[in-house]
Amino acid sequence: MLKPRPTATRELVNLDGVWKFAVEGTVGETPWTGPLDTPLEAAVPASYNDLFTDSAIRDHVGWVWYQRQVRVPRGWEGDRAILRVDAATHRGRVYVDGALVAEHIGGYTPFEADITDHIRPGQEFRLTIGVNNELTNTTIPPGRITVSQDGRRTQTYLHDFYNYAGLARSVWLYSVPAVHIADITVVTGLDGTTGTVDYEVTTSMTAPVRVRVLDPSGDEVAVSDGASGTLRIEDVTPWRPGAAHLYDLVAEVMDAGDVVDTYAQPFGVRTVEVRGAQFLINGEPFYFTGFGKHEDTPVRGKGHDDAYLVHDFQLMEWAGANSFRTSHYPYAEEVLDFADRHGIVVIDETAAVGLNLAVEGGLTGAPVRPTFSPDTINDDTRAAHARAIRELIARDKNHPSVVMWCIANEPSSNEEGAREYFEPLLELTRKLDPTRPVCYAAVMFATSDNDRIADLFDVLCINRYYGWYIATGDLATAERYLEGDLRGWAAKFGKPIIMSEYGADTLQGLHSVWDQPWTEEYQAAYLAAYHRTFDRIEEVVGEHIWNFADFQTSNGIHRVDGNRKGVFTRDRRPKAAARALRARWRGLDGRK
Ligand code: GCB
Repeated sequence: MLKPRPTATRELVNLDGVWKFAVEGTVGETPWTGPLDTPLEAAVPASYNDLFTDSAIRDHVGWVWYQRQVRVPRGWEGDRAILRVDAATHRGRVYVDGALVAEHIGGYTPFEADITDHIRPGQEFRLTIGVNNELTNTTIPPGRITVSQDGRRTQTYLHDFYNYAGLARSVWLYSVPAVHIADITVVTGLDGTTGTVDYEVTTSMTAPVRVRVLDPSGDEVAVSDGASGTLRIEDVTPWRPGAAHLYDLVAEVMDAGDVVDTYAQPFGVRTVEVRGAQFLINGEPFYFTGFGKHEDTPVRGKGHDDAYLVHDFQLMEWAGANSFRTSHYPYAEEVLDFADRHGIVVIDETAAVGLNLAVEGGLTGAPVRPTFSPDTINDDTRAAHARAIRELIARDKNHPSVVMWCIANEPSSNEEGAREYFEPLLELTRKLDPTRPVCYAAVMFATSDNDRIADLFDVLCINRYYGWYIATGDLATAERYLEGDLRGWAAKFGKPIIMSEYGADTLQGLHSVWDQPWTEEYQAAYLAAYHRTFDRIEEVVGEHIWNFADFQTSNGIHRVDGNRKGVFTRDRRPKAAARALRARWRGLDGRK
């Protein structure tokens, strides 16, 4: 799925702004058949939850409605008009005037509708988007809806971030010529000083295709005819962590010597490989430093924001982070484009978080209900999970920054049924993209002894909280536990290990001379204990702290206005640990 871009043959209209907004039940049964009769307006892109003061909106479970008028540019006669929603969390329905043109389930990947037959160039139409935030045992992520004693429907879920919903990313209208480029896939390799570029261009109808590779100054460095093939770039400049270099693959659809459609796909030439216990980028060992992040800011919720985008990347660079994980869902495409342009490495994750009913049992880890069963995580969940993987790879396959797929966070991988559930999903991921390693992030209940799926994956991503949830406040014991645990995985599997989560909640401004949880000193000491341990274990090839910044969660006795494990506060101010981190990571510079 191509990101919409304006080209010589395509136009792009951004539909962000303030839309009419209403909650289901306040505007009649069929809000899409006419103008929404509502006093409310909502910003797009933004999650709607924190925009309003009314808790009935914030906590609403079900549909909400967004509406605006859209004028189609008058020059679009003869072109196809495509409406694209970058994300509707978690389910979207799009109506053009009264006609349903698209429906999509899955809150973090885009979807489109060809609306040519419903609109007229130069004329206006009424665009209505219904968005539903319900999570059930067959959605990704899963959740459960219960009815409270006073009859309210309430949403519960097993993941530790607020269930923000709405139109958190941009909405677009764009044109493509009748015969157009539908998709482009680029796979790169390095052959000495030559870059190889396997490409495939899909068109809406069979038509002659020409491709050219342009370097950043616009000079043509390779050219070919045909919808697929291999191009060679002599004296290539590879894309490297910390030193991005992007080329454009310009695809053109030809008709009797005329270019009828053109699209420029940015790409970088780089290779990724797991060899033994090493993670190699361009054949060189790479050590991940960075964070698990969230798309989370005050007021906007998960709404994409370019100012936070730039600032977050500045802070990561300041700290010496060379990478991050898109925990726990695919992020806005703007984030990956930015990472591509700035040489930041990404572990790209699906929204499969909370496939773990053991969490219901608290820290005992004893499942109160089986995770994998016909009534809980079942075949329909797996089908939704497979769709999430397909859509993630379709969207992100051409990003050089993306070096690994993470297909789940903290599934119950030690429980019966885990292998049966995951084996086909892993097979699917490898079929869709044979070039990138695949991982999942292992929960603390899953150990090297009882985990049932680790051998299937390429890299062991491990989340641990010794010194926080276990051995709280006792870093000496925590360090021992951690070392024994990591050495167990290393000895059994001989694969690279990334510590994909470790962290301690920290209240900015709270201090102590003792090792006291929640203080700034404790977070710094906790991280230092982990770092000492990583430096003793060869198989550890990366450290991603939980979390980059404090973030909002649902209510809970462990949460103080959200999760406070950020190295930065929610408004992006550094806690004491940030400077120690900067000293360590800038010294490591991608190597341990
Ligand atoms: C985890 C989860 C993450 C939580 C974190 C925590 O293991 O993967 O989503 O936020 O722990 O702070 O408890």
